[in-house]
Amino acid sequence: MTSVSTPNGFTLDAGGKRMVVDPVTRIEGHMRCEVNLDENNVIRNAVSSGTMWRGLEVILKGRDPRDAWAFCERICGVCTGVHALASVRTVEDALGIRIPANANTIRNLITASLWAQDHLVHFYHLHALDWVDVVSALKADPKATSALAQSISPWPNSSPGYFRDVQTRLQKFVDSGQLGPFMNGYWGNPAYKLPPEANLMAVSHYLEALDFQREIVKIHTVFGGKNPHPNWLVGGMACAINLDGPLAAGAPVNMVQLNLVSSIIDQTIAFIDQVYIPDLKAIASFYKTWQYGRGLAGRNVMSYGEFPFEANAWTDRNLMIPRGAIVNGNLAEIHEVDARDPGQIQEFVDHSWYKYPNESVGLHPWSGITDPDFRLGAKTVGTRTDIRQLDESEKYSFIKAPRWRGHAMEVGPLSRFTIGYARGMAEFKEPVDRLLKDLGLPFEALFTTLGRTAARGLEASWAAHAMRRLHDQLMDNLKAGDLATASTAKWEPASWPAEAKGVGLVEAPRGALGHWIHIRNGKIEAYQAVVPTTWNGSPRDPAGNIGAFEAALLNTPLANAEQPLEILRTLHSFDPCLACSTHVMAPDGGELVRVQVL
Ligand code: NFE
Ligand code: MG
Repeated sequence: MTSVSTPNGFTLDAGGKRMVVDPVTRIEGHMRCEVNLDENNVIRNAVSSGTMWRGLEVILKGRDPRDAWAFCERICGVCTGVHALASVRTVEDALGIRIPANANTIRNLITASLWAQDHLVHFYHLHALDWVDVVSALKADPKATSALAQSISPWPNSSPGYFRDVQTRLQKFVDSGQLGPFMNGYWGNPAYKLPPEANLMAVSHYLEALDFQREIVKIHTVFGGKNPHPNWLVGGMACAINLDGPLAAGAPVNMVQLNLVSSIIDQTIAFIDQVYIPDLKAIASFYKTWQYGRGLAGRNVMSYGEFPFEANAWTDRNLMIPRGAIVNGNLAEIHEVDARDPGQIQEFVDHSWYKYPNESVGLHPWSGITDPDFRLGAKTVGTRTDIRQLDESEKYSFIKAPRWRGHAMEVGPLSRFTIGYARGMAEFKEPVDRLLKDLGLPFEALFTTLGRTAARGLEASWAAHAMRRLHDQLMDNLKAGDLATASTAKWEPASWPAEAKGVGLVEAPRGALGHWIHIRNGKIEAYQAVVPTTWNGSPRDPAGNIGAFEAALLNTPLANAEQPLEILRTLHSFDPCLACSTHVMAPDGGELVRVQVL
């Protein structure tokens, strides 16, 4: 086998057996992953590919900038609302539109509630089955399960009878041969380490979380009318508030709704702190020796910052979640991130199915181009529906390759916690230190697949408590007599300059999200989005740097080379969203690649 070194410090060897996982399931959208395994079934080369294209950036051209949020929001129904938020922020930035304090707080509250809900759904419904063997739960003793649950949490649903009922339901699924949501797992794989009781507890909470996550999004329906895709507004929020008024007096939000939001916040804090966090710790305690999946974690990480305390200011001191970039693992130095600077953020397409006039050069999003160019690499054999493997030396993904000062970056909860930790901020440092101490793990263990999963849980708890603070802030301001939620200043295009450019930044559940707009004569001249999964799922760049997914898969051994359980574990720890990352389906909607596990 011949190996090559990448500039960002990884060694790739594309010899040996090639395994194809397509589609990668329990994610949003369509993704393919190929790896080369050495003779010991250790991953030595990884290739991650987004296999859908949607063209949202192209659709926006020529439209009214005030409508852009409603189109952008349809980029994704999972991280619902964040694209709308990025969009209204980019338009407000371009046109100098200021929003009222309540609108800022409501936007923060909607976003924090999405973090809590999205992380909860990720942990239980998209990721838990990489760690939890559902079929093993049938062997559990409900009494011992009850004792385990009661030893780690005061959560009330923990009697032996409760767990026996769940086990009976599960047995019916299995006996009928219809496992429903638990179909097609790698049940029995030796990489599963939980005892049957822990598996039964986790399966029970999977079902409870499925019900509970619905409650959280009611907050979106209060302030935004519906979920997914709540309503937003350039200049504020569209929900008028009248504390004492009846519901139908032109103000859809009154004390009844605000009290509902408050009670959902209490339930969210209780579920995350009494179910999610104890489960996370219990599961992690059985996987402490599985220290794989580092990749770019703790090395090259970035956050744009989020949750402005006060409206209309994106300064360091005004952000609850800090911004910055760390490169080459130097946690002592946090770099300023300026999304306006063409020298900082660029997207490359020399390995992506798009065309640039000169593909050795990256483009800042203000001068970005989205021109699809689907063609398969030379090594690929067969017709469009008979593809054996991707050729990573050619174009191989609909995801572009974004870089920060030339570096591939990891974004998301672990990156945000790393930056908060490196800044010595107690609200990020203390929970990390406590978790590592409870598990008896060193600091470096944070920078793994397990650490990425743990950071998401800690962040869900952070977000739930932030929701409480935000709701209190909103109530204080409303009770002080400020009911404004929107400003109409600069609403009319006649008041706009002929040319304007803006940037809208958001920390979405999966990481750093940016929208860049160019407005000309009241219409959208150009629009670009660079989203969290574009960063994490990035293909190679002209210098040969590999992206976060690819890097994190390297050097991981597979317990069973027929079952890519460990690959799913690590990819899922990022919570990939291909709808977001490509925001751009094959033109004829046809099959792009054949589903196969070789
Ligand atoms: Ni569709 Fe998204 C988030 C955005 S992308 S999920 O979070 O933005 O990775
Ligand atoms: Mg884009």
